[in-house]
Amino acid sequence: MLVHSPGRNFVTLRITTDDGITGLGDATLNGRELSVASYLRDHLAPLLIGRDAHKIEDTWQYLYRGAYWRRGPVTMTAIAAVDVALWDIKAKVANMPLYQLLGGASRVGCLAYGHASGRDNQEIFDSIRHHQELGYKAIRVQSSIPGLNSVYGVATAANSATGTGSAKGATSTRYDYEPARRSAFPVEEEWDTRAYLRHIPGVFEAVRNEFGPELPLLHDAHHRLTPIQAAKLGKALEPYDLFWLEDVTPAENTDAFRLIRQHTTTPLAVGEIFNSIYDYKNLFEEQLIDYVRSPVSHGGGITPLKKIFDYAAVYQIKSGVHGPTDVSPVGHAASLHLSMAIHNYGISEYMRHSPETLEVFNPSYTFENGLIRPSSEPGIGVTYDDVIASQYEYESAYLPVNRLKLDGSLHDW
Ligand code: CS2
Ligand code: MG
Repeated sequence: MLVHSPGRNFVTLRITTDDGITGLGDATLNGRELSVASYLRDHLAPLLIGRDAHKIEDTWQYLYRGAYWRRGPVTMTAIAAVDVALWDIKAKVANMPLYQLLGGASRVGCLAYGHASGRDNQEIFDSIRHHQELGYKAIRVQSSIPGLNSVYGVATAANSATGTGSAKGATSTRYDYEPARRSAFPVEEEWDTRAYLRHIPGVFEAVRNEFGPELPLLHDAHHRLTPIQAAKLGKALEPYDLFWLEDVTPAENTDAFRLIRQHTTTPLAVGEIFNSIYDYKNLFEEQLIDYVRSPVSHGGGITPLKKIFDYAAVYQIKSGVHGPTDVSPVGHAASLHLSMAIHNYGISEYMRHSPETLEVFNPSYTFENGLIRPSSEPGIGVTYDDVIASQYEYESAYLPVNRLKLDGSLHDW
């Protein structure tokens, strides 16, 4: 178990077979990292000793059904790490990049979107242009909300992940947003849904006026609206033709999407906090969403996520894997190989990791001209440098919590 903090906290599983073949798996669960590390170290690792590394499906079922206690983010992140490490090993033994084992390449590369944000429209325009310079062909737009001190997804010097070559003190347009803060307690942010609903449509109107109708635009409502507020936002954004509106309402109650669907044709993306095909079943069968957001790292691994994408394909629902910096380069690579092979590919989130992270993980995938491409290296194409990693000790960090500005009530972050 490799628990280090190069730029941010990561938990990485390394499995080594008797004949010295190693496989890596990402076991990072933002803000709850040590629980997954313990689940792996104290419960799963002892069960893997002596098992046939090639029995991936059987090992998945053994860990999932054998646990008796199924599903949930900690369990499914731990099982995902084992699953990916075993697929990495199998592809290395087969001496081919993993996507070849998953059915081969269905595309030359995977369209990816980047994160633009700003405290005002001018900063947002600059951030979009900066991401276009980096090669992004699709852009997620997040904006500050007048009257609120800090809002999800708006990068500032204080919460940035990567100073991409920009000098300290430069404007926020060049930072990537990093939600988890190193602290003993979660930072508390304030929220006001009505202020948000008043402001966001105007932001997309301004962006469309500035950049025209073609540029694919995405937005993450980050689980904060009631179903009818979500319906209202979806409708208000229709004129701006979004690629998708993400996590528009807390998705535990999937029935809520029936109401949203009744009122808007804005495409809906859901699932970064889902970790099982059962979370999606009704949403697929009633055609209530358009994109599946589970990444391999939190969706139980490649073995189950491929089944989720195959079931989604029946309803022409596409993939849209979650790819923030709290999914490690191992997790990004695993999602990329699966995304290369499936037919119903939509888009991938691609937040670029910090130089410290890239120094430790050294992924071989590349991003150019809007597409992420895996290398032809056998396996998933990521290594892990223990020596460099040992310089970066784990440090507890928490995601923020949200309170309503009006009365301090706890709200979804
Ligand atoms: C977000 C994430 O990228 C996204 O779509 O929802 O940044 C999310 O907040 C973090 O991954 C939480 O750890
Ligand atoms: Mg999201």
